[in-house]
Amino acid sequence: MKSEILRILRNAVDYTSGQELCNKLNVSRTAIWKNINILKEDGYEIDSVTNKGYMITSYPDVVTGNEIESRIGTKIIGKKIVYEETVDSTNTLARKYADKGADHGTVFVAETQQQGKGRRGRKWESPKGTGVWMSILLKPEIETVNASMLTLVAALAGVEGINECLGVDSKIKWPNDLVLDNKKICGMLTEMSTEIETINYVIVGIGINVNTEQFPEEIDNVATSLSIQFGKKINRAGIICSVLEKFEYYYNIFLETEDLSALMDIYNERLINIGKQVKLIRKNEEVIRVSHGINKLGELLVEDEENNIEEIMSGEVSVRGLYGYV
Ligand code: BTX
Repeated sequence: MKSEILRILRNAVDYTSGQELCNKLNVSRTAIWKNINILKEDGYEIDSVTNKGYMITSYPDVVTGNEIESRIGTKIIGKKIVYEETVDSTNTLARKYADKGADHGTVFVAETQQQGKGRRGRKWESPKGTGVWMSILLKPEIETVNASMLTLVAALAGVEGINECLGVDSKIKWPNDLVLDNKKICGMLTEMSTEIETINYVIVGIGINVNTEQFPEEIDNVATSLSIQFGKKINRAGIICSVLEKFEYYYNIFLETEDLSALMDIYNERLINIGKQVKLIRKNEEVIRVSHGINKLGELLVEDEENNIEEIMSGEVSVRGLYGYV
């Protein structure tokens, strides 16, 4: 009920009377009053005036289910939020819920991850209250081989969601890092549970550095946050909603063809290093190629000196700029 009260008060231009809330939610005045008090404890500043009602005057920077559910504009993705203050990893939490039958579209959010996961066993720094650490649970009815493209759908949603929300120009570093000012603001980790030919579920984990002020020394030269770039604190729930809304939109487009044919142009427009030389790092070799962006399967097309084009699958190689991470 708290998210419904929040939604009504958030969208109201004036005070909303207690009676109106009772009527809309079909509950007693006492129930409204109790929930208003809990919201105040959560950090919402709510002005209450006799004969006029309630009005929110200030919102805290929280990423709770109430906050997100009360403002999200999606149909399915993120309509149900599982929020925990501290987790080892939101991907792991999502997996636990998925194994117990949680619904498609449920999103798992935490204030901090004690063992945030990067790709290939790497670690993802997830300090408390500073970032978006979330995982989307999906149960797509698609061919197993096509599921890896979801990670590129998420990258597109991330870049579009962040850029639209803040008016910045962040870019994608193939396949799914997001960068701003040549440093990483966001990483994604997609994990799957499959059975022979079918997908049980896919978990898309998204980590966005929103208000991080300082990074550990070892990643300081490659990592940045939106607030460092933007010069002010940013509301995390706004970023979450914007990214999830974009995700739902692009996900539905992806499902129509089960490939990226309708999304690759916009993805390539956001791709950093397109048309430029990049360094490909395979197991024992480093080669320089020109990047031409992705094809409809999400593979990166690269050209060598003899004008041969090669398609690279994600996971096969790492791509770097000539002089560093980007
Ligand atoms: P990745 O393997 O591409 O990146 C991990 C590498 O990035 C680390 O080895 C380190 O060098 C650097 N790094 C670590 N933390 C950060 C950070 N906060 N910002 C920038 N660079 C960093 C990317 O893996 C995938 C990350 C996914 C994170 C999300 S958060 C929600 C979900 N739950 C979970 O455990 N992981 C995902």
